[in-house]
Amino acid sequence: MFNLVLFGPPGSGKGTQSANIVTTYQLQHISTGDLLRDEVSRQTPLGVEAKKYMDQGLLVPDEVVIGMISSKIDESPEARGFVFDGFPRTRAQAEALDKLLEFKQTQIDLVLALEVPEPQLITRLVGRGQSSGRSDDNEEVIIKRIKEYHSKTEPVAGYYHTQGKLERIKGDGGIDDTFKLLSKEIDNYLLPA
Ligand code: B4P
Repeated sequence: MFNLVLFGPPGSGKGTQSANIVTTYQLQHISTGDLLRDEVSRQTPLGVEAKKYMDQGLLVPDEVVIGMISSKIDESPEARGFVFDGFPRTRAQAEALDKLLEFKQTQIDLVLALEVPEPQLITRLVGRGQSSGRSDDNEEVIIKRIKEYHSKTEPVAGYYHTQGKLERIKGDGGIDDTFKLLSKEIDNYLLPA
């Protein structure tokens, strides 16, 4: 089994690149952002609670997100591996993921961190907001999300660096160019299916 974390600030391309990676390498995609938006749209109790945080650009509490991930992994026992997109976003989430995978006798193999300059992140997300209607893609909330990333999520890179699993990737080029850079790293572990 091969497990990858795609890491980076809001708008760095985690969702965009995950779509290419899961198709090319036949992996299961787990996006906490997508899972949360699904709960919000179905107006489940979890979704109603999560929306309060998401609309303000804040991270949803760890226990909510960790519970969602655990059941999602259990849904695909035969998976070739998983791409974790937008998770973990705090050190507590990273530690919980390690424990969860250890229990399932597997582990995170590689963490690819997309690096994109801040003005470019804002331009991309404002652009997406114009067509997606996502309530967290307006400039005021985007700036809060980036601040939340710096204070709570960026330290997670250090957690994986200490484990020797972190590779930093330039994510400011085009979608295909960035995919080539990511693939070069993944190919060291797993060839396209
Ligand atoms: P997410 O859904 O994870 O999304 P994201 O960080 O906004 O974006 P991503 O990096 O995936 O960008 P994308 O590829 O879509 O999070 C949303 C919210 O959910 C969080 O703020 C938080 O509240 C909550 N949440 C999620 N996970 C959580 C967790 N684990 N713990 C707590 N809370 C959590 O790209 C963005 C735009 O850029 C798109 O329009 C795309 O087309 C464009 N783009 C991408 N790559 C490009 C490129 N190379 N060139 C030009 N444009 C590009």
